Amino acid sequence: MTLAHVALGANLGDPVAQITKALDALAGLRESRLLRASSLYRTAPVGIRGQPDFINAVSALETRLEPLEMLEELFLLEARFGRRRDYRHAPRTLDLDLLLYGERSVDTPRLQLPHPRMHLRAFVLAPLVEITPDCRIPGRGDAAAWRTATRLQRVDRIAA
Ligand code: PH2
Ligand code: MG
Ligand code: MG
Repeated sequence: MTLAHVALGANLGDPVAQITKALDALAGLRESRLLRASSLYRTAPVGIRGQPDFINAVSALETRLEPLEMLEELFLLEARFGRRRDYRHAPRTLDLDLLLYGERSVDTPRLQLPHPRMHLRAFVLAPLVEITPDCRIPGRGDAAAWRTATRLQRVDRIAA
């Protein structure tokens, strides 16, 4: 079994309801067990302008799935939640990103591990450090230190 971390994000429809339901769906992921789910966070959009705030969260799962199998399951879940991929960074009903898969580093067109921008994004780091305070990002170091470095980005914890 490997400890994987998955980020959840939504800013279209009813994001709080979607993230809550998506956490339930992750609890039913095959060959996996949901260990922890973070609070929900309301976050300012990063890298895009003129979009509504996001709701973000992070989950920790123990899994027997290989990273690419897990990615496939996450895409299926996004589709089930009505995700359309109109353009890069289009507002979304659900975005599921595989952040970390144990200590594994992968650099392929289809999958990069750790997620290449996770250490720069408070909307990932705040919920990640909440559920896994001692988390280390391969090649980057201590997630909690990166969280401190991103403290000027707006992230508000809204619910357990
Ligand atoms: N996702 C992005 C780009 N920007 N900003 C916030 N606050 N939350 C996100 O989930 C997010 C983003 C690309 O997936
Ligand atoms: Mg994303
Ligand atoms: Mg994504």
